[in-house]
Amino acid sequence: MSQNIELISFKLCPFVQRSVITLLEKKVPFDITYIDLSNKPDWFLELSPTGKVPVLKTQGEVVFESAVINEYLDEITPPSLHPKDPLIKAKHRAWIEFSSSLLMGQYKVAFAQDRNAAEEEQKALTKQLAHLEKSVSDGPLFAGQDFCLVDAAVAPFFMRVDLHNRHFGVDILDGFSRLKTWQSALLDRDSVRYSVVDNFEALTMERLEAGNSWMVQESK
Ligand SMILES: N[C@@H](CCC(=O)N[C@@H](CS)C(=O)NCC(=O)O)C(=O)O
Repeated sequence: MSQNIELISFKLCPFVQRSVITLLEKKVPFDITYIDLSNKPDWFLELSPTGKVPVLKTQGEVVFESAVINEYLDEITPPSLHPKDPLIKAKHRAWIEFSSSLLMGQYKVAFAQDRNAAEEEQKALTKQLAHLEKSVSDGPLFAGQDFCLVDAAVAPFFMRVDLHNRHFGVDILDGFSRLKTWQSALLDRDSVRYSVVDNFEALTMERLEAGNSWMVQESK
């Protein structure tokens, strides 16, 4: 069934990536339109109440906010990637919300201008990760064997953790064994691997260079 789904995206946006992962998991065809966030087109500013991506266009309507987009995509393409039990579902939603703050924290660590500033941000992020470590299943995924929307929400964070580790030896998951198991299970999945543009790593490195990240400064 054609759902006529278009995502408005920015090539490096982890929030859009969540929706791409969900669409790939569900095997739903979609179109993706990339914009330059430093030069937002007028048509995008007309569409997007927050001026942020992702924006989903379907049936002449616009939906924004990645967690909401993912719930919508999930509802129109059963079976659901949310648990049925209302309490467990509420907890999953809470972790999805929480994972947005992980992305923010990671951004602050990555774009800190020096090691001291990065370490301060890293401390805060590590505290959050300790909570997540206690809440994840025995693996491989957040809730066990079955992929859920929490996995889609957290995978972009894990992908960036992996990139920072491989390029700069900065591993924020160090010591969190459950999170590590979860990370490798997610990074092995096709829906996650194919959720970014082919030159994602090169573009990310360019952005870190342009932002004069402490990791880049120290690697020279
Ligand atoms: N809460 C939003 C966050 C989206 C977001 O921050 N997107 C960034 C790109 S990764 C953006 O569009 N920033 C543009 C801006 O803030 O002007 C969501 O989950 O969709």
